[in-house]
Amino acid sequence: MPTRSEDLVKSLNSVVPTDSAGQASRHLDQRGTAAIEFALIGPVFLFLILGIFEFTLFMMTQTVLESGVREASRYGITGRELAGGSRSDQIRQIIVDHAGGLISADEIGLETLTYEEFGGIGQPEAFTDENANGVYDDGEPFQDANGNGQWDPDRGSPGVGNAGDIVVYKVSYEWAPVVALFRHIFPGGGVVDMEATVAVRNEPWPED
Ligand SMILES: [Ca+2]
Ligand SMILES: [Ca+2]
Repeated sequence: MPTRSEDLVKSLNSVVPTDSAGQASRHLDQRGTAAIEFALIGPVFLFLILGIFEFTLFMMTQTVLESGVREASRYGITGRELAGGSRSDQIRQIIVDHAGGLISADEIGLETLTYEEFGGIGQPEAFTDENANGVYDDGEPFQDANGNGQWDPDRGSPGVGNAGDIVVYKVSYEWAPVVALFRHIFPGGGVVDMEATVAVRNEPWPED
């Protein structure tokens, strides 16, 4: 006749699965849990990977804009004019070539302004503030530094300048996310205005 303790061992064995069927069911449970975990974490992981990809492209584009505008200005200061296109066309092409296919020529905004001295960069044309209101008003006398017949809040003259001139190269580009998802979730389609600026003095090349 079985004792009470033998009964207890038997009943425990019946609830604790020790056979291969029990192990298989535990494996299935673990796989199910892993599937649920992946379903929860997977999208977050994918979002992170896409974010890193997008951010890397963004930084690369900003870097090639900055190095491209420096490269272009190094060409610009020499006053050289290569065959095929004006100096400003060639300066634009140098920036495009430098971008290595990341940006195309017609998407690049290029503005070049020339000044007589570095201190004049971004400065308004001098004027006599006759009514002492701190701003230029029509009819007040002014020095037409860029010679366009009107007062300007920036005295720079458009162009790549003559020998010895100070030239500011400003390159702009509208960055739009490559990953379509980011164009949908960020306001304004995720477009960011990129800009790179460099100021140089032209070399004293002999004028024609
Ligand atoms: Ca005034
Ligand atoms: Ca002017």
